[in-house]
Amino acid sequence: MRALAAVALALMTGVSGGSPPGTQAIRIDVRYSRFLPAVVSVRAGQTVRFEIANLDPVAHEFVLGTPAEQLAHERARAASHDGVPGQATLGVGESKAVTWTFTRPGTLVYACHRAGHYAFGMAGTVRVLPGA
Ligand SMILES: [Cu+2]
Repeated sequence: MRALAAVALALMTGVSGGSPPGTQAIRIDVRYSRFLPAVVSVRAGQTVRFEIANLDPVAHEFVLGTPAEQLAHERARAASHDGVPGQATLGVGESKAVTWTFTRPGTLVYACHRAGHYAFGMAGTVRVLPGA
């Protein structure tokens, strides 16, 4: 697993350089069916590139949305989230980037909806603070 993490880190370092100016990069590791960090803070108006690395031996998802949208995802699980804005499916050892522009202050959630994962607590919080 240590070697896998090193490879994922190298991959992420390689892609980080391509972000457009003004984009804030936030690295999120997935380990033991948890998001690390589990809380991030951004500013309204900010474009964020979430660089997500799945370090677990099972597939996971990164699905950004309101708490109500997360419940809807729980009721109707999608087989894949790739190609959907704000979402990604991460296979074993995969790293992917999700770019999102936060338009207004509030609280959003990133979560995984593989069976049982959300109930286990596989979710994180985005605190969107008022813009500068
Ligand atoms: Cu998961």
